[in-house]
Amino acid sequence: MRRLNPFANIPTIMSAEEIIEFAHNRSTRISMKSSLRMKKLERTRIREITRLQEFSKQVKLKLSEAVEEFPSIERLHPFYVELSEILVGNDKLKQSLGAVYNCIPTIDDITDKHLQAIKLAGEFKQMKKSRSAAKGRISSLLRATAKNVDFIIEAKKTLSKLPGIAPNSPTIVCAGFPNVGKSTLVKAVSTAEPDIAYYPFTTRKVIIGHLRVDNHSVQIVDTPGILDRPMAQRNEIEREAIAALKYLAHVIIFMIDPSEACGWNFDQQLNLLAEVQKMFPMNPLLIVLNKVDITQPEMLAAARKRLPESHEIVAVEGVGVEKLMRDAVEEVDLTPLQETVDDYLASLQK
Ligand SMILES: Nc1nc2c(ncn2[C@@H]2O[C@H](COP(=O)(O)OP(=O)(O)OP(=O)(O)O)[C@@H](O)[C@H]2O)c(=O)[nH]1
Ligand SMILES: [Mg+2]
Repeated sequence: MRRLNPFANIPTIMSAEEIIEFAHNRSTRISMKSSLRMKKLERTRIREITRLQEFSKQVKLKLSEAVEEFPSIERLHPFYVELSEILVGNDKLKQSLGAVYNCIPTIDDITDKHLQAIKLAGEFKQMKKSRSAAKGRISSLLRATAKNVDFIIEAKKTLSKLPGIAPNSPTIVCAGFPNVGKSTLVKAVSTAEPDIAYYPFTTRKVIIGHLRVDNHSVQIVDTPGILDRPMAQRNEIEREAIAALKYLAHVIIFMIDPSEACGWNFDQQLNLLAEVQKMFPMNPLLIVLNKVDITQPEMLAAARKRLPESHEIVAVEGVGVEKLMRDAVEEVDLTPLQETVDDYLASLQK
């Protein structure tokens, strides 16, 4: 199954200064054959023209690579669009890409004008002066847009660290308050290696693990803990968790810690559960009571009464997790597409 992070394979993007230096080195290293019968003035003319053309070509190449190799935001999976908005800001990103790309016609203008001047020049000095004037102007143009190039480089760095998702694999997203044991479950059942700790806010970004359930390849998403508060007050990290629920989840596992060892009480967790159910009414949602090994009997009894349909697990020991995964996958429509098409075609013939 192909996993993709559309930002993972962007080639290195050079900073404005690096581009200038690279293009300069290329242009001064140009060697060419010329006839010795040609007058020295004409040889110089050709050399200056070639140097300027090479400088301009390399700068444009590096700028267009930076922009064109960057995935087009409009064509991304919505999960990445949202994450890019949260982590980088899509308007600012588009603005920076546009500003960098817009330098290219101006570079062409500067190059053409100065090439013309070199072609018409009558002496060596004039030729060299035109060539360095052109390189100077192109370099200043690049320096003026350096902050846009830097923004693109930073965006690439941030976004290339996002997890790769397999867009067509059944996806279970595990959510809940901080410290309830989400990462412990994801680690127990999948290839993911999230950090686990006794304190809250350990997981700070979305992590994806893979597993097989009854011969199906499934992905499970560990999310940062979310608090029971309005969307507008949510921080970047919580908004990443919400984006995973919104754009990746075929099934949601909502984990509750009835022992309250996580640091939040049962009622607060119930409020969050109600909010998640309200936000994603179409998603199948399995309620999981974790840490039943350390939950006081009366608290467990109360939790069972409030949430009679819930699964009970001990994530640290792997108790109940296999059954949970199987039930989760059962909620996903795994009928192969071809079967659906065949059924449809058969129904037409009746
Ligand atoms: N006793 C007991 N402890 C558990 C169980 N599951 C997890 N824990 C402990 O609970 C603490 C939090 O576990 P994590 O898996 O890091 O919790 P999390 O929900 O991913 O936390 P954040 O990433 O901070 O949101 C750790 O100390 C775990 O060892 C369980 O079933 N029983
Ligand atoms: Mg965690």
